[in-house]
Parts: sequence; structure tokens; C-alpha cells
Amino acid sequence: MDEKYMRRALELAKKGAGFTNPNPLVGAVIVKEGRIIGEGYHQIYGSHHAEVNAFRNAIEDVKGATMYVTLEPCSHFGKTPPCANAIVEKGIKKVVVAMEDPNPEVSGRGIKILRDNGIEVITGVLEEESRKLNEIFIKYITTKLPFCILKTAMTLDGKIATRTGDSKWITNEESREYVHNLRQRVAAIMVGVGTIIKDDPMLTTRLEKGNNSDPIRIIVDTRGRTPLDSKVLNIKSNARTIIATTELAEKERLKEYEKKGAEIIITPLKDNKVDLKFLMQELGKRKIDSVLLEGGSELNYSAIEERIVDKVNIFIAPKFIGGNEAKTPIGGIGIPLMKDALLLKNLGLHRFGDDIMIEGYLGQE
Ligand code: AOF
Ligand code: ZN
Repeated sequence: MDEKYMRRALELAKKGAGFTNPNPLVGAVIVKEGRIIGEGYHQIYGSHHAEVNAFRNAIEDVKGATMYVTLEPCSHFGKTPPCANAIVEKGIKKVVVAMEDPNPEVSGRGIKILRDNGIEVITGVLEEESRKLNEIFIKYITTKLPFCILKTAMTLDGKIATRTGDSKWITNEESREYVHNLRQRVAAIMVGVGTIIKDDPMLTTRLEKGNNSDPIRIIVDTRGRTPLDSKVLNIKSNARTIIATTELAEKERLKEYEKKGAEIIITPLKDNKVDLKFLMQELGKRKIDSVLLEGGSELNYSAIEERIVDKVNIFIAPKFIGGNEAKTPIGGIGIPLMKDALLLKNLGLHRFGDDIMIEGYLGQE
């Protein structure tokens, strides 16, 4: 029974996806005498927490009821007063929690308030599901670094474009729909300047973004090669564009980018390129909790080598194109010995029609 109601709370929490960054996805269900009498979720950053929304939506007196909540109720005064106190005041008898809040401002204090006030608390119900749902939040709140997802699509013979550079399209509609959803969920999309020069993408999402803006666009451009007439600099979108560059770019050129509304982040040189670790810290400072890395091949290798990638989504389409010159998902100089290969963990396998998607996690050093 506990799992059934927690599953419902998780379902509710998911509805906030793309709207709450950098805050968590949280759902809450209030149950009395075997019936759900209130439901709520965190809908948008800075607004009511899930628990408060469940109280507001309750159709009966909640006194003596049980609350199921996917994240430990908060104990701090942030943008809203502590939910743990509200739960005590409302006379809730029992609280079932999926996971402890990793936020150092809370981490256990919310549960303590509840227990100190005689409320029965059960923790760890569908904890794994809740942790997965909030993998972005967990990383960001504990490290202040964005959670980085590397997404790439290749043919079954391991190519991301034909030898002439054509790549439209490798994967099918269903796979591409999933990627648009992913773009909608993250705070930012990052690509290398090579991709801008070659494909001139807009890097917007086809779907409506919750807080009415597309994800922030980040271009990694060591030398300031982004063309001034590229779409990311010219097509009006409510999303910011950030150009991450180095001292190797001409100052005048960077001024031109700024005139077009782009924000410039200058990083130190790392192997004569943008220092990606430094960049991640800068993005974290700007409250960017998640980055979807969409290539190309060179940037993907640097990102993996610098250990900024948390998770990968590799789409594989059942097609062959061949070609020694055709690019592969991860380029760069490459690792010389097999024993040093980077190993993915917690693998997941998904199907989108005849396409396959492999999901996995990379340990950070
Ligand atoms: C949310 N929504 O439903 C719950 C949260 O900035 P504040 O005041 O909104 O507080 C954000 C913190 O509150 C967040 O980091 C997390 O620790 C806790 N719980 N946050 O945005 C919610 N339950
Ligand atoms: Zn709260």
C-alpha cells in the first residue's frame, strides 16, 4: 500500500519536470481511511512546495491522515516557510518519505522535527525511484556543479554522420521526440563551435518550456570562431546564449558577440582549449543545474576526459553507412590502452521503435 501511494506521489512529482530547476521534483499525497484526500506537487521554481499544494488541494480535514512525500519535508525558511512545521500544525499522524533531502540545509532536520512532534515517520519507500528522478538536484545541491548528460546518436556501425557530414536523420521520430523532451528538462544545452559552423542549429526545443524559456545555449568556442550570422546569435529566443571561450579569442570578436546579446565566459586554457571543469563551476554559480551535451565528437572526448559527464544517452539506429572518414561519437586523441577505457555503470536499455538507447553513468574522479 505504501508503495502504491508513493508511486502516485512520484507520478505527480514528474509533472514539474522542466519547471522547477534548480529545485527538486517533489510530489505529495494525503491519505485518510484508505482514500486519497489531497494531492500536490512542486509546480514551478520558487513557488509552493509539494506538501503545501497537497494541503491546499485537500477535499477533507487532514487531521489524523498520512502523508506520502517523495522528498523529506523541508525544515528551513527559504522562499517558503518549513513544510515540516506545516505538517505538524495540520495534525498529520504519519509521514512516509521516499528519500532524505540531500540539501545540507535540511538533510534529516525535517524528519527530526516530525518525530520530535510525535509523528510516525517511515523512510526509504521507493527511494531508488525518487533518487533517479532527482539525480540532477542531488548532484547540484551537494556540489554546486551542473549534472551533465552526454547525448549522441550513431548508426550501428558507430558513425554520427556520413563521410560528407550528412546526419539528418540518424534516429527515428520517436527517438528525436525523446531528445526534445530531454532538452525541455535541462537548464542548458552545450555544443562545440564545430557543430555551430557545420549545422547552424537553433538549439531550441520544439516543446513548450515550463518557465516560458528554452534552455540556455552554451557554445564552447576556444578561439571565437562562432559565425556572427549564426542562428544562435540571431534568431530571437527567450533563452540566453553563453559563449565559453579563452584568451585565444580576439577581444574585438567577443565584443561583437556581446553586442548580439551573448554572455561571454572566459576560462583558463586547458590543453589549449576551454577548461571544461572551470566552465562547469561558472555555470553552477549561475544556477545552471544541468547541461545536455550534444557534441560534436571533439568536445565529447574532452568532456569525458575531464570527467564532467555524469550520464550518457547513446542512441543507436539500425543503419550502416561505413566510411573511414565518417565521425564517431567520441573523437579526440583517444585512450591508448583498453585497460584505461571508461566504464559505464547502472546500464539501462530503452527502445524507440527500431532504435535502441543505452543509458549509463560515468563515475567522477
Ligand atoms: C522545492 N519544492 O516541493 C520541496 C522542496 O528555495 P525554497 O525555499 O523553495 O527551498 C528549496 C529547498 O526546499 C530545496 O532545495 C529542497 O531542499 C527543499 N524541498 N523544494 O522546491 C518542494 N519539498
Ligand atoms: Zn518544503
